[in-house]
Amino acid sequence: MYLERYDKRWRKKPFFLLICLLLILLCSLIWYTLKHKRWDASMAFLCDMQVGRKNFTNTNQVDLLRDVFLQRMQYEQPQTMKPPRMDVLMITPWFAPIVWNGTYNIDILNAQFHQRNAHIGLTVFAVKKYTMFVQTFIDSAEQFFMVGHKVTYYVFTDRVSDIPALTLRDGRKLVTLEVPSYQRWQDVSMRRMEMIRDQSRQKFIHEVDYLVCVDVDMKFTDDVGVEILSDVFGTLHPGFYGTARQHFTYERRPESTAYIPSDEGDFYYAGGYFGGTVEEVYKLTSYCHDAIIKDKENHLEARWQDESYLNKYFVYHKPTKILSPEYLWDNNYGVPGVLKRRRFVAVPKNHNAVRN
Ligand code: UD2
Repeated sequence: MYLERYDKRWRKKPFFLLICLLLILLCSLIWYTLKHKRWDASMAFLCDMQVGRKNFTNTNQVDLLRDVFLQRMQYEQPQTMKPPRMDVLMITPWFAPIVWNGTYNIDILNAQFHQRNAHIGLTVFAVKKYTMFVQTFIDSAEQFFMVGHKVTYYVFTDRVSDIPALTLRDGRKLVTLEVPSYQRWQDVSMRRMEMIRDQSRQKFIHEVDYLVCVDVDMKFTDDVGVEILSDVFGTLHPGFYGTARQHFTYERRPESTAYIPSDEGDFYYAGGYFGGTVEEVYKLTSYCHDAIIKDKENHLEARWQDESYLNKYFVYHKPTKILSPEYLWDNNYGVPGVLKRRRFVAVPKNHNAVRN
């Protein structure tokens, strides 16, 4: 009797083993499917960022790739053996273009950026008396800045009621962002990094593709278009574009986070004009703000405030495009022959009067 039962149990054993194997197989299948889905979703998010939509989706990543193509265009053929400019450097040793008049075809670039439906944010700070520059700044931007493209002006100010109501072209709007005002002008200038960083994370990433961050005491006097856009760009300072690196006014105290040794550095970049994709501007401003705070804790402030920290960033995070001084000029420097256009020029001001 006992032997008979024992025999029966043994006969059932292969059946149990088979069930167990099937269960293991089923579990592995479920695990694999879930893991694959998670990966797919995160890739879809990354692709979404590239095509300008910012929602999580479950779409396969390749379905999100959008073909950017040009219509038939007629223009002068580029000449391999005949560079468009012989008098200036047009490309850096790390293959970033330097944007000078005559080196690009704006029709090709406009067509590409229109296809991508690019939306550009222009950030500017008008704190305390600097609100007096807003009207001229916006009026001139309406005439010359990214004409034909979607633009949002972000005006950071402590005096919201001082910002004039302006009529803007179609596809353009102005957003006022209220910010605290710091007593020292140096802090007003430097804290821009922190505020751009914060708004990049909270707001800009959902609203625009590129950011252009400039000073407000300026005026557009000629076209500034999509030729300036790239992942991350800086601008050659009008006072130093022909200067040897030892003479750049970088921060030279080794104790400062902005320190750059005299045998390093490519160019001297202006604090008042940088930009790129929202993601890259977030990284740049985040780095600069952290460096500013670290110095502050050690009772240090770099020689040219935010400009010094920006220059430090660009030594080790090379910009993917560089704007020539056409994009940031001060008429106090005269008008050298190399400068075919002056696109954005400083409005003369009495520093003491506006800062105090
Ligand atoms: C240079 C840089 C600037 C910054 C500064 C640091 C250029 C053209 N400018 O400008 O970007 O790096 O050096 O020392 O490269 N602001 C206010 N309210 C104030 C003070 C400043 O809103 O009370 C804002 C405003 O947007 C202004 C900017 O900060 O345009 C820079 O200040 P600035 O123009 O007085 O500094 P400046 O001319 O020395």
